[in-house]
Amino acid sequence: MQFSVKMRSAKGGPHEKGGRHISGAERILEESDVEKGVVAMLRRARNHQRGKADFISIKIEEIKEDDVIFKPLIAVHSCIAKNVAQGHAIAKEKLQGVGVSALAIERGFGALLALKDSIRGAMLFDAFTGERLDTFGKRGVRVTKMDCADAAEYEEKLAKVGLTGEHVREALVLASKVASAPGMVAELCWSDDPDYVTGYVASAIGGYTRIPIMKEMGSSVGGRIFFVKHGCDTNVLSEYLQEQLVLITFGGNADVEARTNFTKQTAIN
Ligand code: WAQ
Ligand code: MG
Repeated sequence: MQFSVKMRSAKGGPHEKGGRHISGAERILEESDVEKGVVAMLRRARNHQRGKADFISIKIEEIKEDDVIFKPLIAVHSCIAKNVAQGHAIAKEKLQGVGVSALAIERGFGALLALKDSIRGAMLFDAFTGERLDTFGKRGVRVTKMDCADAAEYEEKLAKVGLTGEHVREALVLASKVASAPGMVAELCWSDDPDYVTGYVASAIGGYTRIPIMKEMGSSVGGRIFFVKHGCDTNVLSEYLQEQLVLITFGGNADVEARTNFTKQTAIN
């Protein structure tokens, strides 16, 4: 039997009462792993770089196996950027390359850079007009109910290509689910953990480009923008992101190296 386990934590009270977002997590776990998973989430919320959460919500729901769908792990690419300006330039080029308009890119970056502090979810932007589409304000759209189909296989294969750690696993799983969503064009992300400056641009067509520096070290403002097709049904999309159970597989491709193209790309400026 499997369970969806999700956590959100804040400091200064619950998010909805103005508490500051500390950290969240989402897993799909076998019954025998739930306790361990819950303890790990509790520890994360209480010992986080962003602060010690005083509000922690952990929701555990039994799931029906028939409701789970499988999607492939997104292909991973890397690039070189020596500073934030180069990182942003690469991200913009990647977004433009998969059909996000210059205006939408400008507005998306503008929205992330204007945040005084991180919100707990992602902002939805029209990839053509650059209009913000979600009405969640400070909450944003939270992607949940996803995990690796086989955690041990994932760890082993990704370790072989040097991609270890929770940030990477969580981001790859999330980006793989997001890229598979109906109406999604591309995602832009960087972490809100002060000492983690890596970010990425991801899309179904272009894969996941890891960008080594997307913000200054020490900054605790990060976030995610989902650029969606002009005219797409955002209710269907949000339902998929928030409710559809998705497990990420290697898509029948036994060799992760085939999915992981480490061609180096150098910044353009
Ligand atoms: N759904 C929607 N938005 C989310 C979610 C989620 N489940 N989790 C986080 N966010 C948003 C939220 O605004 C956070 O402030 C922001 O994203 C950053 O979250 O290849 O660690 O968990 O080395 O801090 C990317 C690079 C790391 C990984 C991203 O994000 C790599 C990261 P964080
Ligand atoms: Mg974080």
